[in-house]
Amino acid sequence: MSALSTQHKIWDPTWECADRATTRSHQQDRLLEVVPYVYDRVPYYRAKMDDAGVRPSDIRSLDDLRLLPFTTKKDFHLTYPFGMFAVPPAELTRIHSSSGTTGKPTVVGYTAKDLDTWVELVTRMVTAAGVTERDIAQISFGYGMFTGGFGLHYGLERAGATVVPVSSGNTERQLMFMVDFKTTALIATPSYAAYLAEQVANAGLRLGEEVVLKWGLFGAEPWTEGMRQRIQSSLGLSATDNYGLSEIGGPGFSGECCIAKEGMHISEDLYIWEVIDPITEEPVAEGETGELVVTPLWKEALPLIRYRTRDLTAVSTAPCACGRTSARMRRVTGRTDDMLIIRGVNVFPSQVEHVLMETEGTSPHYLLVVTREGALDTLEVWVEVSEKLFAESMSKMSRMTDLQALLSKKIHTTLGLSVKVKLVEPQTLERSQGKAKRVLDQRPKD
Ligand code: DLL
Repeated sequence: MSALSTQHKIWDPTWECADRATTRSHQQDRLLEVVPYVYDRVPYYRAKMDDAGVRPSDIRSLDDLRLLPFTTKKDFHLTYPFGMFAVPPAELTRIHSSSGTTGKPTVVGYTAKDLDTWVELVTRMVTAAGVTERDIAQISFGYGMFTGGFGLHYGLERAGATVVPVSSGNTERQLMFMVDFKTTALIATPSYAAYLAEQVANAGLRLGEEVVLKWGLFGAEPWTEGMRQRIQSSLGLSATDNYGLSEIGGPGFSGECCIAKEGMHISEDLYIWEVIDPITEEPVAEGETGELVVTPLWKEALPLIRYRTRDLTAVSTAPCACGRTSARMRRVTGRTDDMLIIRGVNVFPSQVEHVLMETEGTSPHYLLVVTREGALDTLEVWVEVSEKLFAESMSKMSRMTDLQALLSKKIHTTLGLSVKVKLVEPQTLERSQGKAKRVLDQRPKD
């Protein structure tokens, strides 16, 4: 163990630092319980397994997992609201749902025991991110059906932090509490953190004096390393990424440690992960990028088998400098269904963000606008310039033109696609209070 890791608390060393053989054997034991549980209790799953010609008795080891059919969001839609549940609604302690931009949302439920396990997962995650009982943690995730607010709330409480459940929105009040309560940990989406950072600067608040943040726990949407650097320096904190989705329990599936910040540690005693090629559905080699597929091993109310997250990542089982032995997933670059196809080229908003954030003169506020001109799709990247550049460009317009040309060139090199870059004035693009909307697709739906 490094000197650093000895000062760093690990919430549950038994599992977070277990040797991999122990973890795998535990996963196998749990899987052999989960499969018959699902088959016996969820008629929808039984039918799915019968259709696939698999019986619970066929599953004898971890390797047999791949015999089981995948679960997708479509299964939730077909069984809305409670058809995937293994317990009657009266036995649930809480219901949440995913945002769902179109149609009915995805409904998820927890028994009392599920909630306890979920809290444990989040407690591990916030502890890895650096939070201790000495911290004052301001939760700027929305409370409500979204799993972010309540999920982080109880985990932070269990970790011993003082929780400020301010929820999302009302940025002035957020700043007031942050200063008056001497908040040390900020919990938010990275896009909202970037917005708060901008407001801290506008209000002239001094870092280290009025704003004494130490930790930023950011997740729920894709963001880049460049965005992390920007937020860290503008809020004076150490930022970590954390990931989860409602269907598999919410936040707590994985989170970075503040020591290495090299991938998000997965709680493997409670989840089996797979990474597959989304087209062939075959596993990819370790370390290669593919779609994350998750089988939770702890859920009484909503057990799932091989849930296809649609999120693209890569997983490594190499040990981490922090002392944890758990597998780590790379930051999620995007969802398979968020990928834009422009004139045959695949584009993820995060690729554009990467270029914007490594280029001086831009702000972290941008939007990808897709239109169709005749038969051709066109991508415009709108980005706000920094206040500094805007002020300077009043006297020297060429700086703007240079930046525009530079960005167009860099994005072209990255994507292999020519795009129009539109520089807009500071404070003109819509700010998000929760998950940022990075794409405005104006193409006709055919
Ligand atoms: O966003 C759960 C969560 C809350 C995670 C708070 C972390 C913190 P959903 O609303 O169901 O759940 O959305 C899940 O958000 O499939 C990803 O596409 C995306 N997502 C979540 N975390 C990350 C992340 C919560 N760290 C969907 N990086 C997922 C990139 C993320 N994308």
